[in-house]
Amino acid sequence: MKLFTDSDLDGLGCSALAKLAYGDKADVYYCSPRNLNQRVEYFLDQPDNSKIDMTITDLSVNEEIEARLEERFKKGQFVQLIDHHVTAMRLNDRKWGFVKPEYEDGRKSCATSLYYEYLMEHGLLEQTGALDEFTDLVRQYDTWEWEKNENVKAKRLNDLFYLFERGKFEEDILRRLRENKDAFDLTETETMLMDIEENKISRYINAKNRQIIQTFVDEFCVGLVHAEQYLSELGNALNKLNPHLDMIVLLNVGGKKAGFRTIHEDVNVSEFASRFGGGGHPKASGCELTEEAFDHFVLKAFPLQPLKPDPERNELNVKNAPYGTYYENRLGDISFIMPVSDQCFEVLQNGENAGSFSSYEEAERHIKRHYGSWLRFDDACVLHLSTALRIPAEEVKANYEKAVKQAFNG
Ligand SMILES: [Mn+2]
Repeated sequence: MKLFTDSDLDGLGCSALAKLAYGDKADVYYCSPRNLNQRVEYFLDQPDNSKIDMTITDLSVNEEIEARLEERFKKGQFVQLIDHHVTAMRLNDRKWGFVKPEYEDGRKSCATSLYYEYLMEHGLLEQTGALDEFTDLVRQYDTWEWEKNENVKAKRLNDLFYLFERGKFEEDILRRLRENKDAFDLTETETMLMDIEENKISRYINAKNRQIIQTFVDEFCVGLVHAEQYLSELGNALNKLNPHLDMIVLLNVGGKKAGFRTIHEDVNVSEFASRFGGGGHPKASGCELTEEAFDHFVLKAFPLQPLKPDPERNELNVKNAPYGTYYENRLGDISFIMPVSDQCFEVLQNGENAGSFSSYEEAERHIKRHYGSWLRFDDACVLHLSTALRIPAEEVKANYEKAVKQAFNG
């Protein structure tokens, strides 16, 4: 049998299942959405191939190839297509097409999970605990469900897939699925490798978080950062660390590319990218670094200083404190969020009223977007209050809340 499948982990999952079901008779072509039609067409053009069963997983064919597959099917030659992409739904009209994006219980499907069920139903593969586990890891990764479930094992399986050469990785997975039918686990070495890799990425993210340049581009408050690796992890992490920013712009001057990532429902970075001749998805897009884009994102931003992250170890000047919270920026401006009631938070900018907000988060968002400020360090707050009130720093520390109130009313 001949299997045409995608080149990602979901595609590899299908290939592994075919090899378990058909053994040496399984011949796998790894394809991409771009070259699938061409490769299937070539296969169909060889008269000898009419006797070979063909299956396509995780990918769909265009209308021209669809017609040729229908022709093949009508001649009584075996053809089966299994996919989970909504865009392929029309192929359900064909007897040889099976497209199912979602299970009855609401879980999203993937090609590997659908193909596993197909092979079991047709008596070609026996259910095992290891296969249940393996196919579900692939499914959780492919549908991004792992993130909600915090299923790190699924994420690690995908990282390992990209770390190793595909053929060797697949052999290894097959050996494991054959040897241990009860469970599918990562080895000690794999776990150690992933620990090292994850530490490396987390240090990289922290370093990049200290390089973010905040600026407005059109109506959007954006965070600019130069980066050329771990882009999806980085975009996601920096957005979460800086929720006051509308998007993160990932600049790769060497590759002449800019990427746009957001986590906000009301921001469409695909539309934003189109302003610079690019495109993509609502939450992840990109464009070529044209001269205009270079001017906007690189040249104009170069003289600006990066944002400072909020201190993580403050004990006195903390967010949402009942006695109020101080922020500062590179110009030495001091902002203060004063809670007036549960639904009223006033912002004082260098002592002047700068508006009131219905939540602490909104007040902070205003301060961060408009003044480029960060949470002021405990030590700086104590020193400031000690000087203003002419009280020893130790005393301010011991009665911090009282000192803030005193400074405020005095
Ligand atoms: Mn897939």
